[in-house]
Amino acid sequence: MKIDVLTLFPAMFAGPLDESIIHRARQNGLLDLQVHNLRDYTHDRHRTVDDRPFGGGPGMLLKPEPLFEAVEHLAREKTRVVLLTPAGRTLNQALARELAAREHLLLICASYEGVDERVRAALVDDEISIGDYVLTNGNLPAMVLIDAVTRLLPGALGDEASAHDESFSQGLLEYPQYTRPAEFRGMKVPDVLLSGHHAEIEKWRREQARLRTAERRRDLLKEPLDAPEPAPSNERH
Ligand code: 21W
Repeated sequence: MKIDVLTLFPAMFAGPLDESIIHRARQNGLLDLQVHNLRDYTHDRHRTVDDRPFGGGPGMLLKPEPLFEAVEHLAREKTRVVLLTPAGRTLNQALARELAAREHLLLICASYEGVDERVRAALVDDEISIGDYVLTNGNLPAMVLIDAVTRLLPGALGDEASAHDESFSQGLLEYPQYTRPAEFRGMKVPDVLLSGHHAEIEKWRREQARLRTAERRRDLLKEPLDAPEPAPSNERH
């Protein structure tokens, strides 16, 4: 898959996308990621990318000319042009899967108060937010999206991790996990995990994942549990 990023802060992308799974995906040729400085698509002496909103108001907007020029330069027939914006639909796993199936994404990182509306109207296919909290710009959201999408590319994860992720934990929170030692400061690992009974272990993990999901994230359970809402955690102890 190819991902192009348009940003005013290309240096932000160097660290996070050059480690771990994304680094390996790039090395293996699964991901061709290129980060472009929006200022490279200006022509004036000051490389101006922003201007004040018509009608007044605080802050600055990304002006249309550099964005139009950049998108027209980078987009092809099959490109999905995505604007990262607080007003977009919230990223979730289903949307990450949908994006991972595309052959080319062009991510536009909004800066300042946002972009001129004509960019949205004429250039953008999809507007995406990563959640209901206020960030300074769309750069971290773009990296989050790239991370969520890249690990879904066939071959990006070791077989163990991917197979496990898909078939087992399907939409539930993770079950409790333990490693050695079997007893630490008086806290014991549940006997079933030391038993070697694989069917029993699977059953326990499934139950624990379901209990934990019911307690913390009711909204994720497909068949609602026939039990009252859990008390807030400060009332449980
Ligand atoms: C935050 C820009 C708030 C603008 C009309 C006039 C991209 C983001 C961002 C930012 C405002 C994402 C307004 C989760 C985020 C992002 C910068 C407010 C108000 N409306 N996902 N003025 N959170 N944030 N504009 O902040 O660009 S994806």
